[in-house]
Amino acid sequence: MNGKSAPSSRHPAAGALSLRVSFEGMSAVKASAGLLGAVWHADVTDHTEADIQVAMPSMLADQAGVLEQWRVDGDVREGRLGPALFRCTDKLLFVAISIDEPLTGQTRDIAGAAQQAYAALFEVMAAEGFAHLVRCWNYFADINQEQVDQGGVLERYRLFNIGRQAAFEASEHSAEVGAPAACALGTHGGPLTIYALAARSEPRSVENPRQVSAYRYPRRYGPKSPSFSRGSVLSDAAGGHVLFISGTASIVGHESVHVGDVVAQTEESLRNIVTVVAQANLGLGSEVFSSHKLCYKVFVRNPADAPVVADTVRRVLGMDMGEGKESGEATDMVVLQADVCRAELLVEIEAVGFA
Ligand code: 3EB
Repeated sequence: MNGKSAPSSRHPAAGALSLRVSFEGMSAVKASAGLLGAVWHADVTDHTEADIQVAMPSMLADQAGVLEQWRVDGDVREGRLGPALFRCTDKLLFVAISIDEPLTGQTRDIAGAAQQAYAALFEVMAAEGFAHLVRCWNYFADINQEQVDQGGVLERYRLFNIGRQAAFEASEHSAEVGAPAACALGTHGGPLTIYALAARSEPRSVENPRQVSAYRYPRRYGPKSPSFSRGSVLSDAAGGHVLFISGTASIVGHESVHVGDVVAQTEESLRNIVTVVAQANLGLGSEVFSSHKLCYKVFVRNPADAPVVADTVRRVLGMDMGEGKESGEATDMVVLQADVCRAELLVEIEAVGFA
């Protein structure tokens, strides 16, 4: 969404537990009423109101950055626990954590930081009585850089997976079936930054039959598997639903496909998203969600690819540009520059839907 439109009007129906999100190109946090979390993405992380900042520039014209705001109706209580900032209602919890990587000599320890961050997240959940992790966002610098660790050389994303999985295994939360929806992207710098949504009620996790579950990836993708589900659906007693689709890339089975072809990678990512939407609907027993009516957060590795990726998303999804809008102003998509967690992947797309 861009700053000129009123994003909330695009999603008048909030989802489960009145949850909704907006993405704006301008930086002012509108009102604190009902604010669960505010996340600022920009190349310069100098925001004073956001709960958490991510060094990731917006690729849409005229935007200083992207402010992602999660909102609910009703009362929100704010607190801190260790490195975590949190806000919660009686049913939903937002947690934001930034942790500098511990240093061993000159070497940064992303595995250690991941383990600490997830331990802190699980501690807030336990303290506030939220049993279920629904969605996690993971952002850290130099995600594709190789590092010497314990005698071997591992990509930092793979080291991150070791620490994340260790924290899951030290907790009672599943790192496999029932794991939260998630994404993991590389920033331009700064601390490990994670934020998450948790609930008192259990979400339904969704897998993609076109892809091997990430928690079952073969060892060639790293000694420990990534701990996430392809999607999750949170529902409430009033019949509201929210669908979280994890970061989705051009992976079929467990292999990256269309190496070097950013348009084909975008199309394959969207085929995967359409499949996850269908699986979510299958689980719900009706066509609750449509890929045409989701909010998309698109990450491109190379800034120069942003226009063609955005055009491909609009072409495939037939996005409604809205009255008087020019192409480039589609309101249901933001495009950010980030590194994707396999060196050959040029694009990753995540989405959220409310019904
Ligand atoms: C993939 O499908 C691409 O480690 O939390 C997507 C979503 C990806 C989440 C994560 C990684 C994660 O394997 C990468």
